[in-house]
Amino acid sequence: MIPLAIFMDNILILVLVITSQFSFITSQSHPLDPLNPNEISHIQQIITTSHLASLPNLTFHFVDLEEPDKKQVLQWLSSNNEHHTFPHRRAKVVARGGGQTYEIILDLIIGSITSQHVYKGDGYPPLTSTELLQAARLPFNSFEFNDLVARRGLNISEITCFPFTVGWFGESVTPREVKLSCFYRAQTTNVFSMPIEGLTVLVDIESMKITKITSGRGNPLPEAKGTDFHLSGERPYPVPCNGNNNRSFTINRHIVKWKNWRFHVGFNARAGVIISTASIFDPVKNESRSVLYRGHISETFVPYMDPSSEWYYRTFLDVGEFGFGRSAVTLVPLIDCPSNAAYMDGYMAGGDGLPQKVPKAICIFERFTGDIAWRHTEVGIPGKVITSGEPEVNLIVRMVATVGNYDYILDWEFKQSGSIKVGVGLSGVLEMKPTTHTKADQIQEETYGSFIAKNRIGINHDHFITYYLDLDIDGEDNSFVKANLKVKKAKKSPRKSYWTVVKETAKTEDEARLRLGMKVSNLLLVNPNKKTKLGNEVGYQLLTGQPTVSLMLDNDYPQIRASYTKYQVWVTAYNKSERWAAGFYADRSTGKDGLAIWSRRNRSIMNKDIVLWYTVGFHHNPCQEDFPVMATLSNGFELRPVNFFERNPLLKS
Ligand SMILES: *[C@@H]1O[C@H](CO)[C@@H](O)[C@H](O)[C@H]1NC(C)=O
Ligand SMILES: *[C@@H]1O[C@H](CO)[C@@H](O)[C@H](O)[C@H]1NC(C)=O
Ligand SMILES: *[C@@H]1O[C@H](CO)[C@@H](O)[C@H](O)[C@H]1NC(C)=O
Ligand SMILES: *[C@@H]1O[C@H](CO)[C@@H](O)[C@H](O)[C@H]1NC(C)=O
Ligand SMILES: *[C@@H]1O[C@H](CO)[C@@H](O)[C@H](O)[C@H]1NC(C)=O
Ligand SMILES: *[C@@H]1O[C@H](CO)[C@@H](O)[C@H](O)[C@H]1NC(C)=O
Ligand SMILES: [Cu+2]
Repeated sequence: MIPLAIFMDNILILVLVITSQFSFITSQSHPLDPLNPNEISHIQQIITTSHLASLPNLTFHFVDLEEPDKKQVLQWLSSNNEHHTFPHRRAKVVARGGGQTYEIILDLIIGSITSQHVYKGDGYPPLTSTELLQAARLPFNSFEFNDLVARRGLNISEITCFPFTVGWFGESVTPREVKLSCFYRAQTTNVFSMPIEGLTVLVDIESMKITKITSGRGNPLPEAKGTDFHLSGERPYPVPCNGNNNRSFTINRHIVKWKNWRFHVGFNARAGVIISTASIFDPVKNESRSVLYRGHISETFVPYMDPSSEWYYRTFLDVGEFGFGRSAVTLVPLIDCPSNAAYMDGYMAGGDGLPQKVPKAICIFERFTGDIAWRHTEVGIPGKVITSGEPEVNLIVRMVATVGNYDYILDWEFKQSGSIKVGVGLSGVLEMKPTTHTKADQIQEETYGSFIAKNRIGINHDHFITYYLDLDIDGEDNSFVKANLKVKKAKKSPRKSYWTVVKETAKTEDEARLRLGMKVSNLLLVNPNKKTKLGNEVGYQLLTGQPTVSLMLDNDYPQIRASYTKYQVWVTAYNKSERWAAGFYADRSTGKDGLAIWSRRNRSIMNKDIVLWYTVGFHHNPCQEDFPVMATLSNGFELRPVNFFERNPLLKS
């Protein structure tokens, strides 16, 4: 579960001092632009020349734009992007030094720290790549580890250790630690398929020392034969035809314009892709209307269902512990994205505060889906058959986060119909454990997974990917409406029953926390202040994917840390600082912060600026096709206009 990027030496060193606002604000700038490499260097320089520089082991754990107030951003948008309304560029840094966590706000125009305080709560900021890499290397300098490896008859040069976060299991003292599991690379590139069972190394991250090496018996290493996914001498992958290479979209820095859509694409180390200020042109109103102020992945929870000593702690909060942007990989043209794709690089700060670049972190392309956007054949006109329709062409914004063994393919798909479809695809390699069994019918004991390959059990687990969706449907003040389908008895009719819609507006956060599948409801975000000419409230519907909630007991420690996964849908009152569903300090968190806690305030959410949270979930009971590398498994959701437009916006009058 560690980002691949830490093994790449892609550190870009740039030292450029920014002195004036206008040296980097151009007509294509946007107040939500991610920090660029010059700004990241500037931040590093401000901090390393401040009083904080004297802190021992000063490390940068999080460096991001300190988002301007929404009011200021909207003002800038409505002023036609005039310079004088451009909000100040500020940055937020979470750094550690001398064993403490500092939250620092910097003003990039003045070039100084404007506020700073020590965070005293539970949990820790994301681990840095440097820390993970250093921890992974520690065993190789340990005499004890070398000796244990030799006694197992293994070659130390063929071992790779991966640091896993350790979660929280009720301890009152939670040192910053990781546990290393080790794998054998000999004769395969599929490292995760070769787990060395019974060997775990506990590392204290603060002192960067091994605290404990656990060596139990464990099942023997499975054989490497048949594990490879990277075959030498491979022919090029077949390249599907995807329309022509003429792009009908433009990218100006971070602003994307395509057909009737206009939106901003950002990136940070934690969320990865961030879509902001997405609006759609309405030909009837002759104006662009807001849909999504800001949308991104908020957290990912991946608990494994094996309570044994070597597995129980594998309950990852990937976004908060490692970062999806930190785990973003360089996309490979023609495999990850089609030939007509345009690419965007991603920038973030390393543990030393200096900028790091992920080339081609995001791709943007038009997809000629082969589907039908709309159609009709009319045979009711005597002597004529009239057919009309349109092929569906959508715009995709994609990134891939490779978090250790897993690859998350993350798509935002914009449709000319006004829909935004969000897709999550899982691929990559399972976490497995060795078994002595070679046939499924030999297995009597509880395995906590399935028998997926010779001498290997793929362990059961979940993936919960939670999205932060600050929808602003035609303005900021919105309401959440549950349009419940209610079965009624028919009277004075040969029919016995029919269903009808009974709308219920959620008044408080408590009424907007939903476990789907129990009741049939259409979930809508409406703007009660805006109506169509016909008098319907303008809105968007959340079309959910297969509903999945966490099945763990409420008092199970991982569940306490990710308590929001007991419901797929939440709506909260907008608060700029409430973005990370498991709390910002997710590493070793104890469940005292996060979405479930904020929602308990039971704020009023009727005709207010509100945020929708939706969790895409998978209960993954592995199968043989998941080995040696799994075919992409997809789920997602769609946000679809409902009475937002006067009529089908695909028909150009
Ligand atoms: C151990 O592995 C390394 C790297 O693959 C190889 O160069 C070396 O010869 C191996 N040593 C033994 C004793 O097999
Ligand atoms: C600084 O880091 C070193 C090694 O990484 C460690 O031994 C030392 O305890 C740390 N000092 C503080 C004050 O955290
Ligand atoms: C691409 O666009 C150019 C210029 O608009 C046009 O001449 C060409 O035919 C287009 N190519 C295709 C395959 O549509
Ligand atoms: C639509 O609005 C633009 C400016 O916002 C204006 O220039 C144009 O004339 C308008 N078109 C119609 C058909 O009203
Ligand atoms: C915003 O959220 C933070 C974190 O939950 C909280 O401390 C703060 O009081 C909230 N602000 C308002 C105005 O509700
Ligand atoms: C939330 O507020 C509503 C309206 O005031 C109230 O009916 C409901 O009981 C509250 N729920 C909780 C859990 O406090
Ligand atoms: Cu899985």
